[in-house]
Order: sequence, then structure tokens, then C-alpha cells
Amino acid sequence: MKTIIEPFRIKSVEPIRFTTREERLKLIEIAGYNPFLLHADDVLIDLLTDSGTSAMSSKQWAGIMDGDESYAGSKSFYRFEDAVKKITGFSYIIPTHQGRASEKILFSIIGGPGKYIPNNTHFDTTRANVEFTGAVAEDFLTETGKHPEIRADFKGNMDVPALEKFIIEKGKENIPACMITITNNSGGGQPVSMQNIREVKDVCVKYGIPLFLDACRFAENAYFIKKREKGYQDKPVLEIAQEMFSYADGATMSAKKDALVNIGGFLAMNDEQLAVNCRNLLIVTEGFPTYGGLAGRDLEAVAQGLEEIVDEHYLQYRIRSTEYLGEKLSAAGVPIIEPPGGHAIYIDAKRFLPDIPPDKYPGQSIACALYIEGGIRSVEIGSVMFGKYDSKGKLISPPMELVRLAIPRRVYTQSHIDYVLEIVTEVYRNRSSLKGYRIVYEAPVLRHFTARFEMME
Ligand code: P61
Repeated sequence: MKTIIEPFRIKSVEPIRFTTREERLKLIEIAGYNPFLLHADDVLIDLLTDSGTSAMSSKQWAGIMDGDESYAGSKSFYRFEDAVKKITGFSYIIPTHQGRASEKILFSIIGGPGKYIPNNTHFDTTRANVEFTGAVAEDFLTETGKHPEIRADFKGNMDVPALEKFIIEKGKENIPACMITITNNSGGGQPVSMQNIREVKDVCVKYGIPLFLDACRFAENAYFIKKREKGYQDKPVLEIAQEMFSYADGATMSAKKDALVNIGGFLAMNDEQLAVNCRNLLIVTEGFPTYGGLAGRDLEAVAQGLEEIVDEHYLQYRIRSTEYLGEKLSAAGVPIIEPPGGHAIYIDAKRFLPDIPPDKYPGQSIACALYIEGGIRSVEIGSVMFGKYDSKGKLISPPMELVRLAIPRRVYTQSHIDYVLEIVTEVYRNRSSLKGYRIVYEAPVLRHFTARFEMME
């Protein structure tokens, strides 16, 4: 087996800025120990997110120049619509400025008090948009997905018996849609199998509930199916993706992930009346239906990105480079979610810092240490992002405390990743010196974006 190389060469580069440890200690303090509040210019390697951070191709940049900025009926819209239809097969394609705009429109229409939305695991914006309407967001992740140390092929799967029990309990009339997030971002970027999608679909059909995919990372999910699920080895990824979408009645998509663009998204469906309602709301909140919240040039870049993302040389490189970081961290003893997911490595903060309890935010502690020691920006996915309070003000923690190292697409080379490995390993070696944190400011929703912290002694 030969070395798997980046299937591109680099035409344009962007310098990154080096800082000293002393400078970073000051900078993270000014940022209230919240990496979201750092200036990106003060970050050396930015693994905060794989969302909107991709390097676009020369063809995407050419598309940007070629974009048609007509208010209505832009040719770029029709190219975008064709590209989305080719992969998803849905009848109605509605452009939005990003994933959460699709969620906001969809749940404003189908959500509301008394309604329930089941998902394998809602991502935070999805949960926030469901709950904002007064509906309830419920997660039904398969058991293996809840155990970071267990290695299994499809840890993003939905727990189908639990889903069915829930539908019977709450009443199918109160469940306007069921969702599956591919790959399962909050659960470690773990894929969902075709068989699981089919089984969920069967339950949905049985109770007359539409199935929606949260399709941000559909191509990575399709590649995992090709590699891991029996019967798919010889199928092109495009066909696997088409089959995945064929079981769904609609999808929300942040094109900032698997469409390789810096901004964009869509909402797609087969139900005509729902599409009419969504478009009417789109006009109020985003824009005319042939541009949504986007410029014509953005639609061109999405259309081109959707062609490039299903390239199997790209996907092989993508999944292997994430796995490379995961394998080396595991070998150094760093506890991570096994096996590595598609877009990110998730450090298991509970095992990394067993002496710092969830209410002292162990994930935040690791994220701050990675910045201080190496200028690396990561994100906590645990009690800071998903924590809630009970009626007595006591923290209710999610099942896992994680730190995500998300890998932007086509941006960093192997030596950047080797540097990340050195820093994480060093922080792990010195983990006994890490401290817990307390929150000194928080917003009522999505608090992790703006919360401020103090280091505890
Ligand atoms: C991310 F810290 N994800 O993973 P939008 N569904 C799914 C997503 O992963 C997702 C969206 C919907 C981000 C960006 C992000 O608190 C955070 O285009 C599975 O970002 O609106 C986004 O898509 C929403 C990072 C979002 C965060 C919220 O990094």
C-alpha cells in the first residue's frame, strides 16, 4: 500500500501567525477562557470547526467569478438546483445561507408546543431551533455510540426499538418528522449505516412520519458505508449517497461542510405543500427562492463543491488523514472516541481528566491548555455546550465530555497535524497540572459561543 497523498497541489497560501506562550496566556485570559472569543489571528492551527473553513478549488473560485447575480431566476440557481437534485433526488430545493437557517424554517413550520422531534443526536443548532418553537428534541443513539472506548463500525446509528417505543408513547400525530444526522457530529463524527437508515425509514413509514436527514457530512458518511458495510465495496460513493437520500423525505444541509464552501446551505423535500410553506417563510427571512440567503456566486461554489466532494481520491485522503491523527493519539495513550470519525477527533475529557468533574468543565480545561501550549484552537462538546440546569440550578450534564479537534477540508498538511499530535501529547503528559473552570457569564441559549470563564485554583 502506497502513502495516501493529498489529491491536490497548492496554488495559493495564507500565512499563519506565531505567538509565544506568554502572549497566549494573556490572550486566552482576555477571551474569558473561551476559544470562541479569541481573535483568529492569534491562533496558529485552527481546529475549532470544519464548517465554512474549507479551501475552495480553482474551479470553485472560477465559479465565484462566473456567478449570476440576477435577483430572480439566476442561472447559478439552476446549476445549484441540478447539483443538489443529482445527489439527493428531492423535488424541491430551497437555498439558505447555512444549516441553521434551514432548521429555523423547517421547525417554525412543523414544530411548536406539544411536538417532538427524534434524532440519533441533535446537533446544538438543531436542538436550539426545535426547542425555540416550543417542541421537544429527543436523542436516540445506539448503545455503542454512548461509549467512547468501544470500537464499532456505525456508532452514529439510531436506536430503532427506542425510537418506535417513543413514537407509540408520544403519539405519531405529535411527531411531525424524524431526523438522522449523518455523520453524527455531537456523537464523535460517527457514521450511520445504510441498514440503519432503512430500518428507521421502515418505522417512519409504519407510523406515517416523514424522515429528514441532517446531511451536513453526507459524503463522509457514504464513504464509511463503502468501506464498512457489506455489499457497498464496489459501489461508487455518489450512488451510495443517492441511496441514502432515497429513504428520506427531505433534508437540511449546511453546505459549509460537505459542499466545500465558506457559506451556504439548503432545505430539500418531496412534499409540495411543505415546500410552498417553507418558501413563503424563506422570502420573509432569507430571500427570493432562487437565491435564499446567498449570492449567485455562492450557489456556483456549492454546485461545484458537491461535484468534488464525492471524488473518492478526496474522500480516501480525508478519512485517512483524520484516522492518522486518531491512531497516533491513541498510540500515545490519549483517550479519544474510538474509532476516529470523519471530520474530527474527539478527545474523551472524562478519561483525560478523571479528577475534574463535569461541573468544573474538564473539556474547557483541555481546550484552553491546547491553546496555551501550542496555539491550537479546539471546541468543548460537553457540559459547556449542552449543559442545562435543573429547577435548583444544579448542572445537568450530557453523557459525554469531549474536546473536538475538527479538521478543515483541504487546509492543513501532514506536518501541521504532526505538530498537533506533539502538543496534545504534551498536554496529556502534564495533565495533572490542569485546573477546572467556573462560568462567570452565560447567555440563555447556545451559551458556549459567548460564555466567559475563570480558572479555578
Ligand atoms: C460544527 F460550535 N456544525 O460542527 P450551520 N447540523 C450539524 C452541524 O454540524 C451543524 C449544523 C447543523 C458546526 C458549526 C457550529 O455551536 C456550534 O451551517 C450536524 O453552522 O448553521 C454545524 O449548520 C448547523 C459550531 C455550529 C459550533 C454551532 O462546527
